[in-house]
Amino acid sequence: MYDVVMSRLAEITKAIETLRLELPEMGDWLEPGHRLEGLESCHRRVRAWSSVSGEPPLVAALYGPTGAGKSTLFKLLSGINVPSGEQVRPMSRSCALAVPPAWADPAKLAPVFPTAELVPMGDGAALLAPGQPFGRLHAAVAPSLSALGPGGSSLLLVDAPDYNGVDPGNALRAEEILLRAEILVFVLQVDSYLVARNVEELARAARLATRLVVVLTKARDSLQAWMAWDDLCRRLDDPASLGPMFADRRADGRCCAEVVRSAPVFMWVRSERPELSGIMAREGSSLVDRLAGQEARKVAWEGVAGAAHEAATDARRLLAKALEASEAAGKGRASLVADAREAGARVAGREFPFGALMQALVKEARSALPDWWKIVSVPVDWLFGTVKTVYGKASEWIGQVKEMVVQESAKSENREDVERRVLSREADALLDSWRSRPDLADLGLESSRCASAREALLAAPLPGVSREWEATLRDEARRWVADNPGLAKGLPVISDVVMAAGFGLLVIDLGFSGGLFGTAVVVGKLGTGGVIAGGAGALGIWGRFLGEANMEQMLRRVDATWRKTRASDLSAHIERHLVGAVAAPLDAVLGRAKPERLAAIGEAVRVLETAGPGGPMGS
Ligand SMILES: Nc1nc2c(ncn2[C@@H]2O[C@H](COP(=O)(O)OP(=O)(O)OP(=O)(O)O)[C@@H](O)[C@H]2O)c(=O)[nH]1
Ligand SMILES: [Mg+2]
Repeated sequence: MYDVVMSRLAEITKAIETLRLELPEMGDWLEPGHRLEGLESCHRRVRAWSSVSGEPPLVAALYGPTGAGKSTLFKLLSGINVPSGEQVRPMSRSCALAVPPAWADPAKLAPVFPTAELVPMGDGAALLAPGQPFGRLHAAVAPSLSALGPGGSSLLLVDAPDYNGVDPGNALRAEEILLRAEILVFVLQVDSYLVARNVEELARAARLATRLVVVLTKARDSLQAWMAWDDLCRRLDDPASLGPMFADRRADGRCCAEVVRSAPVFMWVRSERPELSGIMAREGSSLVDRLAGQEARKVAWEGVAGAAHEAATDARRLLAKALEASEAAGKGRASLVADAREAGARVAGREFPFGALMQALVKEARSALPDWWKIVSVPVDWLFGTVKTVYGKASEWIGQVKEMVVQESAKSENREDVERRVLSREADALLDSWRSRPDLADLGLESSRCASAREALLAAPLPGVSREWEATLRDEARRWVADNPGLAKGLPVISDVVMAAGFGLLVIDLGFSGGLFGTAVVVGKLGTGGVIAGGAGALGIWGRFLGEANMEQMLRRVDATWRKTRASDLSAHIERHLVGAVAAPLDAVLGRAKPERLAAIGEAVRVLETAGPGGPMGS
């Protein structure tokens, strides 16, 4: 039976470790001020229990506002003298820990407080010293704890500092023990039962405590104490009063209001010299019996299971938020990428590297020639029908194209120039459209960020031409040469002209034509006579040449491959340098909510959710 408990504890420990590793990464989705207390509490409790063999000890913490009487009560229960009294507030600035002799060995005791640092209490003066580390516990052996009753030998009693005094660090010092203790003794001056901070902390104690006990101190008489208590309980059930603060449901199915209402409550009449015997129960057993009469294993299990449930609830909520956020970020990013694709295709569709094609053709044609041919220039009227020499025809044609291209695109540009010019216009258009989209408001695209993203894009070297396009070019050139041996013979002759005219670099900017086969030129209609649709310009002349040179089909294929490969390279380029620059906030979300992390959290949550309050310790 106990083995089952231990193996469940091991599973829970693993799940908790996963969550402690992963959840802080998702902190942005926590409500402000949310502290993952269930997770932290479960971590402390489960580790504490796993460290002991046999009966787990129970930690009872005296928790409450300054001056309520925690230290006075601690002294009376443990017999250990700690600073207390009315003079200085707060009186305690660090946690005091009293342990029964069975727990005197520091090596045995230390793992029971896995996040704390244990130091010997000495004369207790250090408890008054300000500025101590948050996790420090000043421990002393208290034989009187064993004398409390049957459970006293496993009861570890802690006097916590206040949460509302002048030292704001004290609240964190007290929290450290609030998260560890199974039994919380909420000590409260009766006349401050409606003070907002006290009510808040009571709700917190009701959520985190495995067992809650309330001691109302400094009462005039029992009538005052019970009237105050009844009034508080009434307000807990009132939706217009404290109800909403106490509505959270715990692992054991009870809401915090029920936990408070059913807590054993005690009152202590104001006195110069308070004594244990002055503590009166509203009903049932005495305070000492309440503290020492617990079944340690049962309470310890409920403590672990309750905190595990809280941790799982928080993790589930975070998981849902992370999923929602990552879905939105994923959608946003996908739309940026889709826009980048379209822009890349537009840039690629603006140009055609005509020079590269000519060079490929010349190269293939030349390698197909017999050696003697390469050194002669012959009149070949078969090349362009009526024209006398290849040279003459070619120079005329090239001269015209070049002139028109220069004229229409204002200056002669190489492919990179054209691409950069078009790319910069596309970048502006993209950034403008992204800025105006409400669903992308998180990107924070104010003008300085846009400017730097744009700069980054334009500064990046353009991608090289793809191997696929180069291979297509080579294959097509080879095929054309094979299919047109007569025409091919003339081509090498014009290569000198091509080079002399700077044509090797020439790229046709198709911005004014709507594409290589766009509105200005309908190559399909070009017959041998050279029918030009759309008529004027470089592309008209160009189209006539194509028709005469039997290049139309080849060119269609080469153009299609060019567009396809260049569009994909340019899209990737825009995606990397422009989308990459603006999408950083989305990428951060996607990084935080990465699938492996969400899966690990989901798995841990499932483990914790099976740790019901009954569990292996259930009846
Ligand atoms: N515990 C308790 N103390 C009382 C009561 N009536 C008066 N007192 C006095 O109230 C003071 C409580 O002081 P402490 O025990 O130091 O209070 P504390 O909660 O430890 O305060 P901090 O350490 O400042 O958080 C003591 O001087 C008690 O003598 C009572 O009914 N119960
Ligand atoms: Mg104190």
